[in-house]
Amino acid sequence: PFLENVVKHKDFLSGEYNTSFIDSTPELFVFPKRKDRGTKMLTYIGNVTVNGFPGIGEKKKPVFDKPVIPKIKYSDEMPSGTKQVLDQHGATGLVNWIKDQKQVLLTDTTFRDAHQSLLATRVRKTDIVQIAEPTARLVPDLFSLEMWGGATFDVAYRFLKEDPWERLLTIREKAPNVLLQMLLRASNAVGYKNYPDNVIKEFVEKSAHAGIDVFRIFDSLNWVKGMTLAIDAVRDTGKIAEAAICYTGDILDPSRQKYNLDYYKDLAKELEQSGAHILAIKDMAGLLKPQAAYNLISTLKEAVDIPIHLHTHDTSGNGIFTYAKAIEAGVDIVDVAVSSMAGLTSQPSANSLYHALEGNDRQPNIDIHSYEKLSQYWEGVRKYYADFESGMNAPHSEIYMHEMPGGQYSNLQQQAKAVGLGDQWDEVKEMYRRVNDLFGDIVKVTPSSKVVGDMALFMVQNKLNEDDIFERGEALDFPDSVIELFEGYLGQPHGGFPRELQRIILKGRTPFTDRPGERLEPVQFTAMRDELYHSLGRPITSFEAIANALYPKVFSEYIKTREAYGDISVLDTPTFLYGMRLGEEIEVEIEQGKTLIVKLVSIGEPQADGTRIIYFELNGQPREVVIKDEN
Ligand code: 3PY
Ligand code: ZN
Repeated sequence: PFLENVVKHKDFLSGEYNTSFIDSTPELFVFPKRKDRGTKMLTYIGNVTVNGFPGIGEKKKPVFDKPVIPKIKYSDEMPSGTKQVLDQHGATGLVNWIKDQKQVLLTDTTFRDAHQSLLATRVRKTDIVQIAEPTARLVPDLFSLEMWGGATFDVAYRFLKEDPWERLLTIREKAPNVLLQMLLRASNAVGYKNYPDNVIKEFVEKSAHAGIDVFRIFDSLNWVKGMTLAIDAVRDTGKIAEAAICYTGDILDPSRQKYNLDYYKDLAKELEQSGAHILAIKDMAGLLKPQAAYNLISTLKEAVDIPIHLHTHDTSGNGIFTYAKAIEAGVDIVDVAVSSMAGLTSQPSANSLYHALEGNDRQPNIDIHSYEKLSQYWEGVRKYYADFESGMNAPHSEIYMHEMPGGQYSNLQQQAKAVGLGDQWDEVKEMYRRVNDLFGDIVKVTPSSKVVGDMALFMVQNKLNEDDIFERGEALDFPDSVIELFEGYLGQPHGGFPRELQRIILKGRTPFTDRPGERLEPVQFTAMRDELYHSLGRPITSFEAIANALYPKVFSEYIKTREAYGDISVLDTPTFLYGMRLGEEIEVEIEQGKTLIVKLVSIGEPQADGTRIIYFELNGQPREVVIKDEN
């Protein structure tokens, strides 16, 4: 509802607004009546009840206990935090503040990477927003909340049918004291390919405007040339540019020296010189072993003067040990998640790390009892999304074999199921490693990891091995993502591409080695907005324009869904995913202070044309909707 009302405001259209916008223009928040809003919502509920939710299918709605939101006093003054340090002292002031801390600082990833890695990124805005203010009040000493970017942007539109910008704006409102952090895939923004330079700049500027403070910027091949534009764009906004090196391979293994300590040291220096405020080590698959962490962090602390922020995934079960060694070596900040959303493919548990550091003078300054309460809430929420769990329920040290990023594990598994390879998952993982070797041992993180995943699925599906690729490659129709990678559209890997394979995949086309952004035509935002204005019959916000520039197809599907069903982000998650039980009654707060009471009365028999009539009561009045039974 927020976006639908404010779209006509010129400041909003140009993106030129700040957080005082809401206070200074209250008239924009008086919502016009839409007489068919209820029917649209009932159509969604009817549909999901009969046809099921993608990835879950038709399934009886389980009975859930409502997740417990910790009791807090909302009337108390909001405790101040790192956001105030940045606002008052600027980026350099914040960097100095970090260096002055003795304790290890924490970034909480529960709102982003934790659920991207455990639940295929499916956690919805409503479940995050409800706990955002309690989090900000209960653990104000966090360095940051990682709550946006990565896959959350795309998944919000594609599967959750909600607006990621609204999510950001709302969390910003609820958590005004802690730095908000996002994951930015450098020239790939929050997508899976390089975008024109002006799209990256526009995306960074609008994200900063909407509330992001810390941008973790990485390139999926660790190609610094692909990162500098994003680093500069972030610096121009006055926010924090945290440049990341993706950790791959194993610095402890003498037989794998492509990515050795010198490789990381040189990269770190290059990123510092490129203007990074903070250096991140992004161990996206959880490959950094404890002693390797000690060696790496000690070396980098010597090599650079900026703070170091370590990110890992706990897939192997060694995460806390890795952090303990990194903390011993002087790491400044580490990434954790609340315990009920931690471990396995997610980040190590904040709660466990706190206890592990008992008696250590770098133990983080957090209120552990508060963290336990937050964890209880998330334990309840996580149950809603059980159908998106990866099925991994114990540490997997096989991660050191396949090297698949935590954020990819549950997503690739869904992808494998979708193409009928659900029961060949072990084979897909093995092939993933073999494709990495075939590609010359590359960094695997979105989107390069997606290319490796696409190729692995392609090979398993078509029963191909490495010899087949070399012998019959000319006749094979490789996935588009593979062709684009080898053509140069994701940048250049360390050491270049394997020549012979590149020739086979490109079938005679010449690859390029310059920056893809330089070859891509800038997006004409004004013309695009005019065009959308005409096709949609309403003004387009600058936020929507960016989404359309990033993924036009996903965005237009989202718009269609939104037209058909209205704003379904207001539904509670069980109803959103499973629909309703016969006779069940739910409440839906469609806007502040306005609640609809919905009861599912009965579901009619299928008619000759394949439709069913679904009988509801809406605020006590009978209502029917007709939906198509897809079964
Ligand atoms: C992403 O790019 O979404 C990641 O989480 C990579 O690790
Ligand atoms: Zn991660």
